[in-house]
Amino acid sequence: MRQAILCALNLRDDHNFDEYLAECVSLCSAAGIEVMKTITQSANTPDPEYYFRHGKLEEIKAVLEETAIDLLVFCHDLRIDIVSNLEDYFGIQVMDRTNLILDIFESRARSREAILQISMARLKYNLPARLKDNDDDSHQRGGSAANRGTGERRRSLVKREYDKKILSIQRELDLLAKNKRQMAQKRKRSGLKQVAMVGYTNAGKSTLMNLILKKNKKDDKAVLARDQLFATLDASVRQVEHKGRRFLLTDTVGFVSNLPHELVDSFKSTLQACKDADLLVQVVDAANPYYDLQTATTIKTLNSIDAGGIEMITVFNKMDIAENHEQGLGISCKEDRGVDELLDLIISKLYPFEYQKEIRVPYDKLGILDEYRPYLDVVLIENREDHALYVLSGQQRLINDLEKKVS
Ligand SMILES: Nc1nc2c(ncn2[C@@H]2O[C@H](COP(=O)(O)OP(=O)(O)OP(=O)(O)O)[C@@H](O)[C@H]2O)c(=O)[nH]1
Ligand SMILES: [Mg+2]
Repeated sequence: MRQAILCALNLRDDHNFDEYLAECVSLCSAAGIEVMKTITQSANTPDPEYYFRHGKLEEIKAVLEETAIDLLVFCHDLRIDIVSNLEDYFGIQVMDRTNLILDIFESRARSREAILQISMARLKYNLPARLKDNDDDSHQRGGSAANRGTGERRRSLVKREYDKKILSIQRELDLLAKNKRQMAQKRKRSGLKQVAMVGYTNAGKSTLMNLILKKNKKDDKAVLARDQLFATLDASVRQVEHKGRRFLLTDTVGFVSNLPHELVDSFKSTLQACKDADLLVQVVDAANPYYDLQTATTIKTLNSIDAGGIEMITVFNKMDIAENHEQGLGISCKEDRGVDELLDLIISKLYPFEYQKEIRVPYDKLGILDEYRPYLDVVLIENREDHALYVLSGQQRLINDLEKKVS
């Protein structure tokens, strides 16, 4: 495992700073980096040249001199000139948060689509840096007009080279997305309702999917579930049946706070599965001390992909090791607790108008029935001597209500 010092700036006494740091440590370990020491500084604004103020830089230097550590990880997205300043100052590699996340995604990517999506995100994130390198080169070689002209040309050459690469990846991604869209349309035409699992990475979405598949005797269609961040990068769709009702269940990529927008952009077609869903199931790791922040991250990410308006059930997973949870349904995939209740709940949300009842409505009370027509399915069965017989379908509460009024 590569060893690093983790550096973080606590800007304006952020009350979520500890959680933010803890998340960065997990991200490092997901990227195969062991955090040997964490160095933080409080400030109102970052230093414009080095992010940290001078005293902290000296403190880091002292640690580096005593150890063989050759990597600094910053828990923030750094401007490229700040990265170069820091690398020059310390003489070792400096990695920022987006590049850390890109590294993790890169090491997990298996499908062609995921690989392309990550290459795209990396190209877009690193393009300004490459352009800057060229600017610096031309300045170093003397600032004459001729040299500046050469710099300009090289800059536009690099830009063109990047644009070409980005375009060719985009073409391939568009093709894959087109196939995906066709499959999604086919699924829509099948009339099956769609449920997507969402949530913070490592919450247990894939484990829940596998448990549900097992209950359906479809273990052979299991998806990958692992104790690592971003185990799932591709969406997997499976058909599930519960109490005679079928629906499609999608397992998708987990979220993390401030997911770099280049990645969100690149993963649009993967995240589309969330947008197409009739219902979302948010899986929360109730054993994680920061689960409320993770929930907030999930909601924020859903909003950013325009999926915030979709109805959502929240389940608190890992109740076998969690102390408690505040509200919602508690489940444990490990001990198969609460999952049948969850499936009941999913069905009741997907098919809210399931309740049916025969009701006799006296002719002088037909007006009351009319009031309920916008909310219930009303079918006349027969007209009898002093009443009409109807079959009503819809919410049980409304049907009971109506029955009371007409009886
Ligand atoms: N103790 C306990 N562990 C669980 C439970 N459910 C899942 N896990 C573990 O949590 C870890 C992550 O599970 P995954 O199902 O891969 O999580 P995920 O949400 O799909 O993660 P990403 O794909 O990274 O978004 C695995 O080690 C699981 O064994 C549970 O109910 N109890
Ligand atoms: Mg997963």
